[in-house]
Amino acid sequence: MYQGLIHRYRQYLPVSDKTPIVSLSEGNTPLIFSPKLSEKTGLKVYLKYEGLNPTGSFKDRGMTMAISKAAEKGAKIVMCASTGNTSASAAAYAARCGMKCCVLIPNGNIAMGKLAQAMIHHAQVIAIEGNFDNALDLVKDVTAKYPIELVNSINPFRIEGQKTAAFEVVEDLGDAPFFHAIPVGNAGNITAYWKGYNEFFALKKAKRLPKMLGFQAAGSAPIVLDHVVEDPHTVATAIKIGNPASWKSAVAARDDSNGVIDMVTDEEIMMAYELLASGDGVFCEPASAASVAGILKLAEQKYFKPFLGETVVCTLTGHGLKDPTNAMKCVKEPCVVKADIKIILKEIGL
Ligand code: AN7
Repeated sequence: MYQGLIHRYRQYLPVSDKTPIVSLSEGNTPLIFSPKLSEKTGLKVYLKYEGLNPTGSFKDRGMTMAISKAAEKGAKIVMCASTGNTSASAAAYAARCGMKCCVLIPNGNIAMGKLAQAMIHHAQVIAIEGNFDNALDLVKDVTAKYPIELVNSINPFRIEGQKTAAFEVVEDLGDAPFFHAIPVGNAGNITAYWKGYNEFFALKKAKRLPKMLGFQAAGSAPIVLDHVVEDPHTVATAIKIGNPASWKSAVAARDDSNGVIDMVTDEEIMMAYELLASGDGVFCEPASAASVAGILKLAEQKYFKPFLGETVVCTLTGHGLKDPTNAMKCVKEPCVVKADIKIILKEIGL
């Protein structure tokens, strides 16, 4: 029986017999081939569908580690700042082991599904009049002064858990992909994948390292612009971050892998989001679609021309159901008719 990623990858993770494992059987997510995106880009495109983790995002990989290590230390309270998914995940894992969870969110700027998750798991949710970056500063302050565990991705155990997604990709493909495309917010995940790929390369489980392709939203692209963005904006609220915590390690992943960190507009993000749902049957949240929007942009610019036929894995970081509000903005309301077979047949065009 699959028992979660700490169980599966124990030998590569900083856990011991003394670590109480707090798990919801996270990880082991599918790698889905996309014939349509492959045709569009000239690459072999695979989608790492992280929306199928227990709370609907990749954050669960880091959270099983962060909460297990907090429990090992005897922590009673955990805290995070969040654009939504971290809070949902922290709340679930804290509930599972009876810890108190306190989250700071930017008021009015998180998707409804994520807020519902944090609340139903009984986290204490405090919405601040400010953005994510302000919330993270406050959390750093509080956790430095009080015996509360910080479970944002500056907690190194988060990165350790998240690196296992790269292990899974290598095991599924039999090697690292040629490219790995990923949305970038706080830049913890790109850091984690790069670490994971390097560890499996050093162990000779992978014969090569991928080029990392990170994508920020154009209104929140501090790494691309090379300066802090004071007032970030984007429809992809998950990555609405102006001062990424793992900035330096994201730049290192880009440079060491000969990769790229670029930005995509909200329009490009929403196009990719709809294309994934309507063309591939894969529903992710807007921020997740930044990885696919990014490879479509690079394909348009002929960046892949020397690499046609190579493999790219796009991480889809969160499930589409997290953000029903954005989905409904893209579609027409269903038509309402009488419960009459004639009218139904006419509607269908039969
Ligand atoms: C769906 O939940 O930062 O570059 O507070 O939810 O590792 O930050 C979320 C980030 C991409 C960016 N896609 O990952 C939070 C939070 C989704 C996300 C990212 C996030 P990082």
